[in-house]
Amino acid sequence: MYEAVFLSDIHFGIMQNEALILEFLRELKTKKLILAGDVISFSVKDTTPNLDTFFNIIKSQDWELIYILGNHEKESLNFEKFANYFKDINILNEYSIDINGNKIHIEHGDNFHYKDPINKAIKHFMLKSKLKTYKKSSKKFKSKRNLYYKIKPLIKKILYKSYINYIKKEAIKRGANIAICGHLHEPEIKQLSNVKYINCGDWIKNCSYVTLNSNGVLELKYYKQKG
Ligand SMILES: [Mn+2]
Repeated sequence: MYEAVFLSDIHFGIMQNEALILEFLRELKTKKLILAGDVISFSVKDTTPNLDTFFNIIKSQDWELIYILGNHEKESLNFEKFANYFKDINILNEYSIDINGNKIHIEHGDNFHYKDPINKAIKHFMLKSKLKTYKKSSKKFKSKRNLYYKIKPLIKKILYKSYINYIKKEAIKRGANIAICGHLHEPEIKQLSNVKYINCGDWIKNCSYVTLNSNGVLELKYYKQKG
């Protein structure tokens, strides 16, 4: 039995492997289940297969369920339409756990887009230069388009560094030495000076999750289908 299990970016509604997440959750033994955002894609429909089964499982198991909102839920999900599903669910923007002298800060990570100055500057530059606008258009803008593709990897790199730095700072602000987030869809666990950074990954490509045991040990794991 785990102390807690963390999942993010399941993206119900656009994921292909609903059966897999259902199988995983049915077998899971944990005291707390922490869903760290973008669990439901904004494009979800009430006809999305297995959506009711998914909510039934997360609500009916013995664990304490914590549902942290991601950008997909916050910005675009029609909560009225899905009110029945979210009934009796503890919905939060962030959460924290104290264990064995460690403090874990958990958030989805999308506030980065509103709060981080480097992210804002890059966005501003992309808009001003119109590089992104021309990426798919005609020959006339070929040079802009080529430039866009040339600088894209560099921008990605800068944004990644900026993102993990943002998460680190948010953890420190709250007196936490461990930060768990999602949003990037890139499962990762690494020590950043005085904060351990853990990204839950996603269930579109990776089927990854993070476990916390009673000794305070955190591990990043990948779920594989049985048989
Ligand atoms: Mn997200």
